[in-house]
Amino acid sequence: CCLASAQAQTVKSDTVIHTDGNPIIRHEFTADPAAMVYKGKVYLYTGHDEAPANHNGYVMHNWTCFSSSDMVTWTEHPSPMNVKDFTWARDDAWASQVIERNGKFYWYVAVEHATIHGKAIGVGVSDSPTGPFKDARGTALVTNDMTKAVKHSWDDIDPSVIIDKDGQAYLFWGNGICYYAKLKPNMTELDGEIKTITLSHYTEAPWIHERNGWYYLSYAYEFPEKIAYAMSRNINGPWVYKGIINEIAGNSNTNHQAIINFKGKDYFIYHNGALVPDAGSFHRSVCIDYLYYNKDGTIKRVVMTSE
Ligand code: FUB
Repeated sequence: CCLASAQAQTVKSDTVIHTDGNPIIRHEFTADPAAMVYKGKVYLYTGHDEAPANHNGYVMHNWTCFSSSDMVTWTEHPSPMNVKDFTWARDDAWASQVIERNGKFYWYVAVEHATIHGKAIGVGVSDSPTGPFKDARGTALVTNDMTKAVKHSWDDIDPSVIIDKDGQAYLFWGNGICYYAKLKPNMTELDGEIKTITLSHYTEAPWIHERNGWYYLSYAYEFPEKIAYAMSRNINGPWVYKGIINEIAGNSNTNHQAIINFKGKDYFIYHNGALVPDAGSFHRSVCIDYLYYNKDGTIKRVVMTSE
């Protein structure tokens, strides 16, 4: 019953949602959260699990966006981008992240390429954080034939982006191995070679952020996934493994985190399978819990809550 009703209630226009606990979105399944703080608001970008009941695999065709100025009341700005906006892509609106540069918003996404075998990374662009976004290139930014380190077809997924203090932008991504590369100032072309990072038990879902002169590279660890992290004083490494941030998230094999600071508090945003009991790994829901740092910059383990 509940699975069908969560799927049926997809919001079609901007709608206000009041959150009284985790999962924060309950009228639809949301996955792979990425968050951006911009002008006093948090913009939360998610994928959208649409698999039929008992379907064993991801069915994901579009991304959605939510905004909030207090982390409790969210407005949904539904589907500012669809996998069909990338004419070179077949399907699979997988994990993504948005960043602002010079008043434009760049949305890096993983999709299945229509003609080059495997997953690929594209980039959408908009003048507004809530879209609509359009394909910024007309072609993929990263394709499977550019990354030879891993032989499987889904290694080019889960983009995470950062603009360093000197203005240099970097893209991190990868399943099975963590890749990274510089981006040109236009944010739509790689600049130079694709490099790899060795991380303990790395699976996927890199999230890069900086705080007080430390760079943090958090990622999905093993499978089913925990979330672990490494720290470095330099964005080019060396990265030092620091441990687990989050345990396996309930009945979801994946966990996929974003970490932000908003109005003086730190947040760990992730997904689990808690919205509909037994719905499992392909009907996921975004949750938010507090994240705390120790004095030396290391991260305390997250306590997952339903509050
Ligand atoms: O949502 C599809 C895939 O599942 C993502 O790309 C991974 O990070 C995992 O969450």
